[in-house]
Amino acid sequence: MNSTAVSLMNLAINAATNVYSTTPNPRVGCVIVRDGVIVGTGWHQKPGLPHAEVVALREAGELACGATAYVSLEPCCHHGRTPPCTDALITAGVTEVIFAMLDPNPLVAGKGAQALRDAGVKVTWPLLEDDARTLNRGFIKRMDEGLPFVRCKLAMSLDGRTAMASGESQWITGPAARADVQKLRAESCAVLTGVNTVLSDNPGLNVRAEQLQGADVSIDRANEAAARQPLRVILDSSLRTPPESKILSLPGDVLFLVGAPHLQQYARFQDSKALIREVPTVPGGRVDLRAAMTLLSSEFSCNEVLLEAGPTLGGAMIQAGLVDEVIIYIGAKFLGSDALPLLNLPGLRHMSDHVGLEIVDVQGIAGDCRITARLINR
Ligand code: AOF
Ligand code: ZN
Repeated sequence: MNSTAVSLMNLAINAATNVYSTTPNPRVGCVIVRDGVIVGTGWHQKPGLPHAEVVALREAGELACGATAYVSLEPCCHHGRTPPCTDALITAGVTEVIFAMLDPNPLVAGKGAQALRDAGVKVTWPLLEDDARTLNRGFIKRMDEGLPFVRCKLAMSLDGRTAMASGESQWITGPAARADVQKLRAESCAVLTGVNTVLSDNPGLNVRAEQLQGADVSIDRANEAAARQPLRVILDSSLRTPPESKILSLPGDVLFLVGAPHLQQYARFQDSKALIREVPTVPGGRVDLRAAMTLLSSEFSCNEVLLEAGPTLGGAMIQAGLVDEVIIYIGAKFLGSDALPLLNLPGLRHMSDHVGLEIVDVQGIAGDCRITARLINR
């Protein structure tokens, strides 16, 4: 593939990057080129609205005839909320389609490429597949494994502490790092926490457009993200959350995952908008974390989940092998040895028991630091 094709695919991928409203659909971008000139660019904005290819074709108009389409995902060939993109490309007279990766959705998965080929369209892939996969790692994981891609957000001091012994934790990092967290929420289908965090911090766990703009997000994208709001999920095995908690007073859906059955408690939430689902429990009565993640994937179509919890739930999710990536914000302070640890990871005795990570990014954020690391050896 020549360098022009690579740059055009890059443009298609960039067109879909930082779009916060596509869930549960993947982020997809498309660039249409005729005689070396870009005649149409499009990205998928949200479910029910046209797919990237259709948006780009509309811009290209008649110039799409004889053109090449660069798409970050294999064009779909099924009737979902919208008609097949393969039909739209064929009808418009596009003669070549280059896409970055196959669509892992079993309704498409190679059939889109075949439909185009059957109609005489030249089809080529992969191109920049790794970048395209990163853009939709949550969608891919849900399709392939029936589980969401989980990122665990943590904030700690330079000596690895997350709160004083009293529980006081505001604030370890400064406003710029906290605005950055807004981006993680905006990208996520769901934000997950535990009842103990709700009881101790009374958090909102919502997306705030103004704060998001502080993280260099345009006003339109910030408003789009705040209008969607991630599903906020509370693991609360015996439903101890007070109905007057802040999380329930803010716009957006709230889901309680409870251990079965706590029917007598449900009445307290009759007048609230809370959704309640029972999940199998493990010995001791805690919600089975894998069952909870499976439910978020199957029933709520969550591609990407952001875990914002305390050391116990964070540690348990990691030890259950359910966390794909950690994002650790570090504030330049020591909180001392009485303060609470980053994670509770009991039972590690030997160096060989360690939880292995690969650091993929380190960024300074206004005097604080952000480390992104992937879990390995899982
Ligand atoms: C594309 N281009 O821009 C996107 C695609 O319900 P629908 O009609 O929106 O279809 C959703 C499915 O279509 C989704 O699961 C994925 O397989 C594919 N997404 N395909 O050709 C796009 N967003
Ligand atoms: Zn489509």
